Amino acid sequence: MKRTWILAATLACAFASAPAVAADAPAKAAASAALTAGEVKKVDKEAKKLTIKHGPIDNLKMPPMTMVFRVQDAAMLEGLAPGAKIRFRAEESEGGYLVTKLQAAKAK
Ligand SMILES: [Cu+2]
Repeated sequence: MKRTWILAATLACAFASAPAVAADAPAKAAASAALTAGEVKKVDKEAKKLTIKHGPIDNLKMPPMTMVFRVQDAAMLEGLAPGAKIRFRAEESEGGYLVTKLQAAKAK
């Protein structure tokens, strides 16, 4: 299990440095407006992983659950701590689910 995640993180790094992926992004961006509410459970900056207790994710057809996501950039984890309420966008990618957008949830 752990080995799988390390591989996924490695793949993510390889993709992040490939310009071709960036060129592909605008086409997907059009359908990616919706954000999902979640609560941060665990932050792992070194591995660029984030455990989120999330609500339903429409674009992934995923019911509410707690699970691990990868993030595109470790900078997205800056200032995040367990218990933080967030809104985020996740996409299915090779090697797992990737958080592509993340913001603090506004207090009601
Ligand atoms: Cu999930």
